Amino acid sequence: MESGCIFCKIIAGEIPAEKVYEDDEILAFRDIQPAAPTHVLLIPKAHIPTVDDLEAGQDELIGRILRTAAVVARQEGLEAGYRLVTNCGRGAGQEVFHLHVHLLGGRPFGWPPG
Ligand code: DGP
Repeated sequence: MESGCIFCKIIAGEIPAEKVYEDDEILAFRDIQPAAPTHVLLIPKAHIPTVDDLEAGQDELIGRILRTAAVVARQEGLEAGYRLVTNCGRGAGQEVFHLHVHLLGGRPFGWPPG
């Protein structure tokens, strides 16, 4: 737990969130500012600030986060497809420095992304 980290506070139950999945290592909850009809954030419970901070020992955790995204997408009925986004660094739009994967679905998506 990193003091001052909003997502660590959500994990600790200090800030409420609408959880859609939880296990020992991973939490998924609805984004407070949804950018699509379904907008879920998947986070590791360990405080890892960005993709740049990942270590080799965390490869399995990241794989599990992606597989969990697929489980949540199924749960949310996103048969038409969905988008997974991870912003890394301020230049890419990262605002919360606790690694997270956005799961977006329920509307069409353009490419390239904005
Ligand atoms: P990013 O820009 O990639 O760092 O995305 C951070 C996302 O986190 C953004 O879409 C809004 C969301 N968010 C920020 N604070 C909270 C919060 O307190 N609760 C929830 N559920 N989502 C939050």
